[in-house]
Amino acid sequence: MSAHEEKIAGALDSFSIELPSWGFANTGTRFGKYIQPEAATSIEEKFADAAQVHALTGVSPTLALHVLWDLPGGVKDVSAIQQLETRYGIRAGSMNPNFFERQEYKYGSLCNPSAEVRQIALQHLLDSIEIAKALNSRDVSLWLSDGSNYPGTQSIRKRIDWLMESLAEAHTRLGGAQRMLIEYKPFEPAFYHTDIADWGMALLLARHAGPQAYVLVDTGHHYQSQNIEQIVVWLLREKILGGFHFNDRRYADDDLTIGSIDPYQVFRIFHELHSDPEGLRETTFMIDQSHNLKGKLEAMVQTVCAAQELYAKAALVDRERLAELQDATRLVEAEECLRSAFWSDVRPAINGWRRGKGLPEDPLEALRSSGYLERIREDRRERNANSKVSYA
Ligand code: PSV
Ligand code: MN
Repeated sequence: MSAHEEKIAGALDSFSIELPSWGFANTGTRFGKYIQPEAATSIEEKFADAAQVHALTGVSPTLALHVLWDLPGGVKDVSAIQQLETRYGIRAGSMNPNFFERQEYKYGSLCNPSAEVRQIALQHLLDSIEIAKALNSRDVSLWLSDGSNYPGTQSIRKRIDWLMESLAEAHTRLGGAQRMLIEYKPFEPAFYHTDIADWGMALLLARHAGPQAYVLVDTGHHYQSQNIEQIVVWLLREKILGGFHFNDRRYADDDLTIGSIDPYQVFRIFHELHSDPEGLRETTFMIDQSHNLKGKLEAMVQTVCAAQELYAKAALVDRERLAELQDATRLVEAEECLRSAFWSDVRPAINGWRRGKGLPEDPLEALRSSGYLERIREDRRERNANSKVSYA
């Protein structure tokens, strides 16, 4: 094996990426849904699809669950999930409480001015922690849609206090190995302020909640042209980076395929992670994409492969040399050192790594020729056709 191949194989051996259960189901835009005959119509089908992606790629053994969508019965549904874990060889991954669908949450969940509503939201968070515990799932991953649309309509200050109180309370319920991940987003669905708008707010909330709270970076949750890798460096330095929701964006939270618009950015994020092996080990990679135009399974396999490629490219950066060049302010050589890794073709080495693991060299082609898609389309077509189409 050449040094190039060895570096790539070493990096890929420790790479895994979590699939989102919601990425297999019918989803849409706020204007409506396009129904796909192959979309999963039950939690079992989501596990089955995740197992198929994992069988083809070998690096996606866990499935992120959204509590309300995947365990509508709460803790009572835990044993059903455990059976699916055994049947499909896929483990439940991060647990995502839902703070945005109940009617009560119109003016917020954990930040709602009503103590009663805040209590409903807190109870849901505590239940989600219990579910995660029962499923041995390490991360409870929080995203709040809380915010407001017009200046003066909410007390930003009081909402900070309410949120801090709830998160600190929830933190006391975490098991020893569990973590709370706090995700930020600058806008949508709220358009004047969101209660956790950026990484600074998420970091302060995590610090206040306790030592098992971390920040989650969703790559789509930034303003145009924000330097995400710089945020990543800060979070790594503060040892508070918990994980990523990967997707790409052109305008806002577009949930496009990772690296489809700006692969260099993902590469730069991975480069900073490779520069901090300890932080990298503690960081969970998750996909947060739900495709309405691409086929669900194809999009997921394509995403996993694209993530692997960019991760492998970043592993090729000669970091020692780069540090020397940076210190000597040899700017063009430093930049070229980074760029040459980005432009290296890692695909032959990745194919070799896959061969060595008994995986198909071209997972997308293997998916197309597996017959799996035809089978599930046939099986699920009617259920999907009868599913509700919603319009804005
Ligand atoms: C919100 O935009 C978000 O990124 C959160 O992570 C949610 O859990 C997910 O999307 C739902 O699709
Ligand atoms: Mn997300």
